[in-house]
Amino acid sequence: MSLRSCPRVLAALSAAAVVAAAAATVSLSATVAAASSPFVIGFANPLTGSEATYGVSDEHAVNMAASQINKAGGIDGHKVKIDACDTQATPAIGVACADSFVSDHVNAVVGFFNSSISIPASGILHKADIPMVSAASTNPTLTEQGFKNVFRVCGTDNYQGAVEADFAYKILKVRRVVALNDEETYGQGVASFFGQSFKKLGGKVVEDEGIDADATDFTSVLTQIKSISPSVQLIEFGGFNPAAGLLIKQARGLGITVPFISDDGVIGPLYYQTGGQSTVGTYLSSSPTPQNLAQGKDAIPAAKTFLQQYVKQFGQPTEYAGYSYEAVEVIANAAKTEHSIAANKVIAGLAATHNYRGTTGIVDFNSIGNNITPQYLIYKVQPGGGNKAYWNPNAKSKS
Ligand code: ABU
Repeated sequence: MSLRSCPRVLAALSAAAVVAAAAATVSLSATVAAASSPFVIGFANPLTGSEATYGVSDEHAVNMAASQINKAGGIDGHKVKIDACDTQATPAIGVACADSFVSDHVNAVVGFFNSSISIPASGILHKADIPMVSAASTNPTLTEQGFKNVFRVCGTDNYQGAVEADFAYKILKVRRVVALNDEETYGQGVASFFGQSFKKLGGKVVEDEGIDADATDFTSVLTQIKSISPSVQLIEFGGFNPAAGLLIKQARGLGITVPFISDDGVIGPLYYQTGGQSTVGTYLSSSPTPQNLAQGKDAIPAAKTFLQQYVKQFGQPTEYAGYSYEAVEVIANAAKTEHSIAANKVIAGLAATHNYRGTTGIVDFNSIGNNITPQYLIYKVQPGGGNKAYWNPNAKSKS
């Protein structure tokens, strides 16, 4: 007797088929529901205020990365969704962004921009076990707190300060400098690392002073510098704009002609907008800009693609847009590698990120979450405000 011709067997098979089909439906629904839940990335940058030039450019980059990941199928089916928060470059507001990410149960965070926010915010995300990748916070303390969830794709200010000091001492051949800072976490750090490295080289920091980042008149400190200026051969400033632009404009206005060097919180359109012609010929240290990474014989293919796509949609990116794009990419890569969006798995995937080739070169996280590969260049401001890569410490010559 064939199975087809036995009514009892057929009935039993039908019942089993119904149960199996129902089970399959439940399982499929569960899978679809799980796969369709978004992978939410909190993004916290200054989106308004004087540092918004960076924040908005970085926001375009993270949105671009999310959109491209989604077009390619998401993270194992989970669409990436960006949950943006405007820190206004203000620590209390940035910390509130971190709290909101915890309440929103985000899967990961790209941020924060300012070291003064990243450091306290990282403690909040650490307690909540949320992976965090900063694209721009360069103060070393961020990754020295022992938090396993914290990473950065950018460089660190101990290295940035040393590059500035090397340039001042070895290339400009100055021996006596003034180091100013804006009394904020990042600016103080860079100026201090610059001073330490400059002294190690044999130079002298004749004055080391904090200025009010919100002030608009720096006549007092500049007059003081002018009074000792025959022996001062360079002014270094750790901080942001508009302070840097105003500082150099007022220095030149007072007849202070010595070279001026500042840092990656300053490079960008606002420096020339506030400092004008006085900024031309000044020096800025920075991680390689997206434009630099995409040009020349050593151009990075992914950087070229990133720049073309970004320019087409948004115009020219600022310095950390490529790193912001990269931060989303490494988070997605970590989840895909671990085949899981669970926080502990994403953190494990990030910790295991080595030799990842992306838009900024190679991402290679060390045991504390620093990227060991980014480099710093010295840029020289050009007439009209453009920045030209001027010295590469690794090449040991003008680039
Ligand atoms: N590194 C550029 C400025 C951002 C910060 O570290 O505060």
